Amino acid sequence: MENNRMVEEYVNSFMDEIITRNPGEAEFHQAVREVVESVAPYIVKHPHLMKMKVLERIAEPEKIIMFRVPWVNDKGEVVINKGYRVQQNSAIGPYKGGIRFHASVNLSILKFLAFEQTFKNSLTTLPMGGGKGGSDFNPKGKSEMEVMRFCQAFMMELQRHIGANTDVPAGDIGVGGREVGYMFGTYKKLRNEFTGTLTGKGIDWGGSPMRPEATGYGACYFAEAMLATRGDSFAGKTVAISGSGNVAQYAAKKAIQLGAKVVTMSDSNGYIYDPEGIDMEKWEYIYELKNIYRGRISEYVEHYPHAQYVANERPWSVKCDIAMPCATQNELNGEEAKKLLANGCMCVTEGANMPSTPEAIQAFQEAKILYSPGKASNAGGVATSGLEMTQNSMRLSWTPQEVDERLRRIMNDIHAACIKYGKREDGYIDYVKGANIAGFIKVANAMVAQGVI
Ligand code: NDP
Ligand code: 2IT
Repeated sequence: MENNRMVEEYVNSFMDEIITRNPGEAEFHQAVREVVESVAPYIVKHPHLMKMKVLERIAEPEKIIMFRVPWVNDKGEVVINKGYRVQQNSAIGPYKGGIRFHASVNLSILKFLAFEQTFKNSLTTLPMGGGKGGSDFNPKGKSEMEVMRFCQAFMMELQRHIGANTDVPAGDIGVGGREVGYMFGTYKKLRNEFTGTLTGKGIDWGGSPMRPEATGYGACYFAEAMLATRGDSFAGKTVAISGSGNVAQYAAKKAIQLGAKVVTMSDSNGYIYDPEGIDMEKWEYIYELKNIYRGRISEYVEHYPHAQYVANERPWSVKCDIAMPCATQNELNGEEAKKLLANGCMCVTEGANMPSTPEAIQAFQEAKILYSPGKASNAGGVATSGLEMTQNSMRLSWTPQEVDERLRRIMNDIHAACIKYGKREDGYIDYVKGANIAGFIKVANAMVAQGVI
């Protein structure tokens, strides 16, 4: 009882302090609360961690860089965007994390992502600290040349703050191979060196095989491991996926390969429901539509008229066995979680970062279905970025098979770490607790060893 009271007091005073010191940053508060609630019992049992204020320090970014990104659009007008890099934690390696270009980007969103990244990167078993960056630049409707000029303007400032041994950015929402290419080109020119400072590069110039596939494939490997704890698999399962970007595309591809029927994909305007399932031919169509023509998911039903397009809705009312939210934060709320459960959903694997609201997570865990938080199940992306860094350092490249095997091993290791710290007495695996504690311990020990800095 005494212990429970101490844990509750620790969580409450921790969150009071976070909210006072970071006013108005709702997403950041949400991400921190989830971690503090998980690791507080561990911290209370290890008073030196409390005394050294380890979690308090992890929740304060080591450095935040904010800068102006002025550029010229196709009409010859000057446009000004905001640029950011949040360098959250470097206890176990150089800052590492993606760059997001989306109109909604603000400091709260990037701080939540950098905070999550710190734990995720620790879970991968690779030596990477946590960071995240981005801009409120909206890539929608921009020409190829506008995107290039923006990336160049963004990197003109960011290049001062990053480096292969300092901070290694990659992609995230709105940033894929194309944008990484333009940023890498600018970095190389300004710094006069060819290094592995960005990951997600093209395969012929330092990129790792399988990096585009890694997040979505990794999420499916993680789900496979979860399903195996119940003697189950993807075969014959109906899967609902949100998003139609990088993560969603490859989650769908791997789920199809593993014998599942993928029935939905979406974007911020609505979702498509294909009751027959998206097969590989339809997947190729979506891949081209999104990556080459940069079209909208609604166009799917023009090509495949038997499918339905539901505007302004998310796919969570569709009956499925497995749900994979792969679009963005807070895209699956408590009501939607209840709908999924009522329809018999038995597994939710997050491909996106923090897609489920706290109410949704609570509903999944109370129903004792398989539920994995993004920081565990989407870690395959950054893990493969770590493998890209290794290949760049060694100046060689592995085969796709080698990288895929390592990715699978890493996802299984993360799954095992979640069981180690998250298995309850009744046998239910709390993947949230498991991932948070496992991710925390390594960073915390490194911070204690390195002193108060
Ligand atoms: P993309 O930009 O490739 O795709 C994003 C997808 O999500 C698009 O379909 C987009 O639709 C949709 N989306 C974005 N914002 C919103 C929103 N506010 N509401 C509804 N839908 C939205 O990004 P990724 O696939 O790379 O990233 C998806 C998620 O996965 C993010 O949470 C990201 O942080 C996370 N992630 C990505 C990794 C990676 O390696 N890329 C690694 C680990 C996590 P629209 O076109 O309408 O904007
Ligand atoms: O959220 C994430 O883990 C990413 N966007 C990938 C980061 C990376 O450095 O590959």
